Amino acid sequence: MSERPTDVDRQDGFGLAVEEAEPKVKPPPLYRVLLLNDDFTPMEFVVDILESIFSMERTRATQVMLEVHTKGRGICGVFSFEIAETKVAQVMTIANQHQHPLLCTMEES
Ligand code: TYC
Repeated sequence: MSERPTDVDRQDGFGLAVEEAEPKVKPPPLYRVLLLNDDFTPMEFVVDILESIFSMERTRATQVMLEVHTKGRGICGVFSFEIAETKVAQVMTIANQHQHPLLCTMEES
């Protein structure tokens, strides 16, 4: 006798309970961009960099510059990999153009 197939008998994919898969994507890592201290780069130049490349107000830029000056390093901001990489390259290009030994680097945050 031919009965109507139950959901478990069906081979056509209809009527199956489908469990949501756990999302496999992690949020992308973020990177801190850091300035390192040296004895030669003028303070004013560092403040200008923090204003122009990291969009800081002059007061904040001065605080961060002094933090780098006194502690050896300081955080300019936290960004996606590509933005952090671009900002590091921009700082290094301007510093080299002015022949200042300023160093800028990035690390995963
Ligand atoms: N130490 C430098 C000076 O006395 C100033 C300075 C600050 C340099 C921050 C680099 O990332 C830096 N002129």
